[in-house]
This record gives sequence, C-alpha cells and structure tokens, in this order.
Amino acid sequence: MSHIEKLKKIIDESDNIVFFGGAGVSTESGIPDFRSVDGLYNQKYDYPPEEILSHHFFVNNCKEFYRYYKDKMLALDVKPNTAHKALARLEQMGKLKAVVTQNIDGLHQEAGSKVVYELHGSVHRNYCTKCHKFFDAHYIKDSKDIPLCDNCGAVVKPDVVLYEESLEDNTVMGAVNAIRNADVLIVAGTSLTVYPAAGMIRYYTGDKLVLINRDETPMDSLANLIFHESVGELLGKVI
Ligand code: CNA
Repeated sequence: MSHIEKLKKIIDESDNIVFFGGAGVSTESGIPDFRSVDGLYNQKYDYPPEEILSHHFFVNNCKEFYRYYKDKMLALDVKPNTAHKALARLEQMGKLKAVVTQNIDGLHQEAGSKVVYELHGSVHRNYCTKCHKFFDAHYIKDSKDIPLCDNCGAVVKPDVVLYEESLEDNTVMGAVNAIRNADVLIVAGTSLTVYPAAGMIRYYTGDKLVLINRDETPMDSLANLIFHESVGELLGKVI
C-alpha cells in the first residue's frame, strides 16, 4: 500500500482525528512562514524576528514593533487554502475533533472550523492595555504608527503570545486534552522548534502519528507515517 493510500485508510477508519499545525499550513494562502528559505527569518531587518516579536520589544520599541507587525504579520486580504478547507470538511463529517494551531491568522475559522485552539492567539483580537476595550484587526492596520484606544488613549495590544509571554491556560488545557485523547494525530506545516507548543505532540500516545512537512523536523523519528511535501496539495488529494 502506498503512503497516500495508508493515509486515506487511517482517515477513513477514524472519528477522532486531531490536527496540529503551524505556519506551513498558511504558506499556500500567501502568508510567509518563519523558517523556509523565503520565510521571515531569511529577510533583512534591523532586528531578528524573535527580538521584534518579544514582550520587552513591544514595551520599549512599540513603534518599531508595529511597523514590522503591520507589514509582516497582519495579512488581512488572504483566504483559506485547500488545507484549511479540507480540515473544516473533516470536522463537519464528524471525523476531526480539534485543530490545534500555532498560527495567528484566523484562517481555520474562516474556512469553517469550529474547534480551534490558537496556542499563540490571534491577530483578529486586540485589546486596550488599560481599559481592555476590544478592537478588530482593521483598527490596527489603519492606525498611524502605534494604535491607541479611542476610549482612553492607551496603547492597544494584539492578543498574540509574544516571546517571553506565557500561553493561555485554558487553550493549553483544551489542546493537550484533545491531543492526549486522539486516535490519530496529524502534524503539519511546522518546524517543531518553538516551545512549549512543539512539546505538546508528546502527549499523543497512539500509533497513528502522521507528519506532513516540506522540510525535515527534529521529531521526524516519532512519526508512524511521514510526507515531506505540501500539506495543501496532499490533504486536497486525500480528503
Ligand atoms: P516555522 O518555524 O516557520 O516552520 C514552518 C514549517 O512549515 C517549515 O518547516 C516548512 O518546511 C514547512 N512548510 C512551509 N510551507 C509548507 C507547505 N505548504 N506544506 C508543508 N510544509 C510547509 O513555523 P512554526 O509554525 O513551526 O513556528 C511557530 C511560529 C511561527 C508560531 O509562533 C507562529 O505564530 C509563527 N508564524 C505564524 C504565521 C501565521 O499565523 N500564518 C506566519 C508566520 C509565523
């Protein structure tokens, strides 16, 4: 049986699949990831992305943070791709129990997925750091330099987990529970190098861990079935 036939069989036979993904799930929508050759880490900025996207940088260099963030992280004209749509369909069919994502782009929900654990938050939620008023992503995009609250004048911050910040407890618990109870775990489009998120796949104890990633990852040896190819193209063929 070919690899792709094995994947089809695994999906056909399960009604408890969990998907764990990263930036590679959205590259086919036109959002660059961090670590591919054309990813954000291989472009030239005054500071490396981990530095700009850190809590201390947000506090101390807010204008520069927002210049980068609006330019590189706030992609509001993109659409879900085949991978997002295939996963939403699997959920509708009652086969997929949850999407756990490191992405902050909201594309899984836009494709129709309902149970989505956003480990690193979302660009679509933004709150005033003082009065906690909510703002959408367009408010941030349209602001000049630093977005300020129209109620109290304080700085507005994206509900995105920056480096040095901790993940939200309920999201982590939901994600860990889903992974721990999953019959099949499909891991895709992630370099599996950003912790604690990457460590979560170790909660899976089954024998159907499917890994789909263009490049090799440090956890390739954990996979029961592995594809080094495009996640959108592959899921489009299988689902
Ligand atoms: P990463 O470290 O950039 O790794 C992405 C991986 O995906 C690489 O190993 C690529 O080989 C692989 N890849 C790229 N395109 C495809 C594809 N079409 N099919 C299969 N594999 C592909 O990204 P991670 O998610 O592992 O790192 C975690 C960071 C990146 C999180 O904190 C995210 O918030 C952050 N990020 C998110 C977005 C987004 O929301 N779309 C974009 C860029 C970065």
